[in-house]
Amino acid sequence: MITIASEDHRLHAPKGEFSFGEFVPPYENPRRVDSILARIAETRLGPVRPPERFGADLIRRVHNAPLLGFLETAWTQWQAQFGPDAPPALPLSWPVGGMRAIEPEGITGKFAFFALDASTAITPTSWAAVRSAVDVALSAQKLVAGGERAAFALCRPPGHHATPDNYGGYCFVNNAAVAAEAFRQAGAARVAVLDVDYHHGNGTQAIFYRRPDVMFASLHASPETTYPYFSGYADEIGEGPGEGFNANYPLRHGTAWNAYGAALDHALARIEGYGPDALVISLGVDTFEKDPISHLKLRSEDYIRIGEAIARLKRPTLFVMEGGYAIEELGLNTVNLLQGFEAKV
Ligand code: OKP
Ligand code: ZN
Repeated sequence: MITIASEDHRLHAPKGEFSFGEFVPPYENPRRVDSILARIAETRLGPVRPPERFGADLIRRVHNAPLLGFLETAWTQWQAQFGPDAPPALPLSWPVGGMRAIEPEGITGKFAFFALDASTAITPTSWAAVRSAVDVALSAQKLVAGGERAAFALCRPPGHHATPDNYGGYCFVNNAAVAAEAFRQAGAARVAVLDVDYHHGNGTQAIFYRRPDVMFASLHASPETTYPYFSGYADEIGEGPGEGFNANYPLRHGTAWNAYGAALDHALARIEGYGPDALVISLGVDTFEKDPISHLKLRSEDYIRIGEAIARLKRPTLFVMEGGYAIEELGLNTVNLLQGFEAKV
């Protein structure tokens, strides 16, 4: 399998994130990509190529102009207020409940307006890294649209929490959603996105919630206990023309392969019934038993089975990297899934 990866992901490397009351080194950091690339080389999964550059058209189909304008200029405005040694750019309040959700003029208010959380710092060069991740996703999508059975987009930063109007959860632009749009534009009538990251892909769900042409299915830790908390329940089935094309499988903390595999089979059967022309996998391996921020109990060999199960759908398949924070085993788990897939092709 061909991997697309960019060195420019290194341009997004904030000093820290807020995590349960502390400012800690970021879980989502450049070493994640190093771990995956090392395992790709070790296993000879296939060639690793740099991305092509793409314009912003598809990004604009997924995200609204105010968010994109903010992301591009946030650091400059933050620095204008806080000076050349400005601290990491993060919000500390939010427009909850029935407050006035009007985009403020001042930069600190804009952070409160656009961010989902205080875990997702913006640095001077973050936007360049975010754009490179989109290029990675679109370059890999182009391979699959051009006839490759599958490709791996080694995106960083991840994307599945980014909604039309908000960024957060380490995500800025929704790489998987942009790729799904690209498949539609390339002539796929129906696209399915299957999200196996530990966290609910609230952004991808929101983007396609009212649309029948892109189905979204997600396995994740239940919002009752787990970030992003306000999205991911099983009764979220889509709305209007999108009703019936959204499927959530919330799982309890402690879930291991048996229950996970059963939910996966169910999700895959739903996707099979939908009959997609292309499949996008939001590939997170933070379901791993040793993940430092997660509470599912998958083991390294279970990722092989996930890959095998996905391959049985026999669809053109694009893998888009999302989360996974157990750096030591991150490469092993990710490549296990891709190899499991390849073994069944
Ligand atoms: C991104 B992805 C620990 C709390 C977690 C955000 C989690 C984002 C996960 N700092 N807060 O879905 O893997
Ligand atoms: Zn995650």
